[in-house]
Amino acid sequence: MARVDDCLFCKIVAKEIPATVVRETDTTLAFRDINPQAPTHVLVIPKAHHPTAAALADEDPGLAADVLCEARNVAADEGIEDAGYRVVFNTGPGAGQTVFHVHAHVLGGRDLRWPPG
Ligand code: DGP
Repeated sequence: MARVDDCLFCKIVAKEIPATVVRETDTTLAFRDINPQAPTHVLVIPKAHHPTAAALADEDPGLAADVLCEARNVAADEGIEDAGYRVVFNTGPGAGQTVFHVHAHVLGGRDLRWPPG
């Protein structure tokens, strides 16, 4: 599995850095964001390293589908499906991406405004 040694999220996958894991599959990991922006704020990542959502879509579309399906499963587990929730891939520094191991933010449990800031 592709790993980058100085990547924070690769270290979480390897259990070298602790995280509150809520779901795990063979290909994905979902864990609570360290700085939650909503009552539910979970990050879903592929275990394999891909820097951005765009790179993941290019390099492994099947794995991109796994991440999206797990985002849906997190929402179901968290009980936020009926009220509505948001799945966000910040892509690139200009959009606020700070960790360059692709991750879906699953946000819910409060009213979410549009457009986002
Ligand atoms: P982004 O800005 O889209 O790249 O989101 C990165 C998110 O990662 C941000 O919401 C905070 C979260 N985060 C950063 N470091 C850690 C960590 O060590 N543990 C956990 N659980 N989340 C982290």
